[in-house]
Amino acid sequence: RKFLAQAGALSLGAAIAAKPAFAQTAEYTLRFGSNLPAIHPLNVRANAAADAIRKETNGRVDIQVHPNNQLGSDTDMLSQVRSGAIDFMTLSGLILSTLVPVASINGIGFAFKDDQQVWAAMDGELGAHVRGAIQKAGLHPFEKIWDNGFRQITSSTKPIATPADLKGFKIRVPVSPLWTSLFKSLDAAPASINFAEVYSALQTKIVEGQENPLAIVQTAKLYEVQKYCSLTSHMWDGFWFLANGKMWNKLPKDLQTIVAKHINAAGLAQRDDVRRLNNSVEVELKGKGMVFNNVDKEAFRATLKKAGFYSEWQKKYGPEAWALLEKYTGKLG
Ligand code: X2X
Repeated sequence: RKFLAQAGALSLGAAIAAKPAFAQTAEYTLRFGSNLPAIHPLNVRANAAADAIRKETNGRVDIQVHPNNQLGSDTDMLSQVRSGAIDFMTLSGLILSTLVPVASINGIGFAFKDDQQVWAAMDGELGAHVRGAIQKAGLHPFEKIWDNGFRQITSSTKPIATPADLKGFKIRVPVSPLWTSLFKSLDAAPASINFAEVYSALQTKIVEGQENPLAIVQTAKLYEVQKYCSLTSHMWDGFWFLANGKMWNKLPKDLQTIVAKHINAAGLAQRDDVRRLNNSVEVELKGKGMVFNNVDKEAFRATLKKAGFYSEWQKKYGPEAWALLEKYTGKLG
């Protein structure tokens, strides 16, 4: 009875939320998609931004939030946001690099030391350089990149303690040349798989492991199909909040200003949420049975260097972009 009353209250709440006080029907009904579960801070904050935008535009702009690959995998959504079939998506810069090569640069192995270095670079000249390239590809990137975090390796078979443990290790990586290159340089056996398929690929043991920030291990319940977590922090990954360029340019200036203001503010709030989650969730994951270990990052970095990883990517990005990265990280490789 109590449960039903609560469920009733919830659906009443939802009905009220769906029929806002302003009578105006939306002039712009726009769709946003992401690959993450609805409970991840990225979607919680995207929903809050959509609410604030509906309110401040008096209902003229209605952004509908579709989490959890409802609109397709990252690869599908990227082609949809390019064609205008959807209006917005969040996408890892590394995956976006299949279209905009320099967008993977923040994922160079062991480049950033901490969050402070990351935000200085991404809110500074490195981020501006990448956004310029994204714009040239016909997409509008909002100014503040959203956080995914430093990535850690999980496994169902064994902990990864040293670079030698990665030899032949079957690991899922997102669809991106940099990810494949990084794990090949570490002598692992990477398989490119969209996030939409990761849980089932781990469950059916198509791959032994994967790598993601702890907030994702938690919210996507990867702990159900993974036993070990090795704290490698091997790269930092973030989500560009992207709009279809034509749609964005057609939006009246006053509406552009309101939308950008709320999306960028939500991005900053999301960074705080994600940092807190990534830093606090280890205890909870241990409670679910995961076994954690630390690694000597220098040993992994040395293996990458020996494999020619840094010199290869320095050449690919070219001197200008590489100098912008090293401006924030210090000399690499
Ligand atoms: O696909 C992943 O692993 C994820 C969710 O971290 C990204 O979007 C890059």
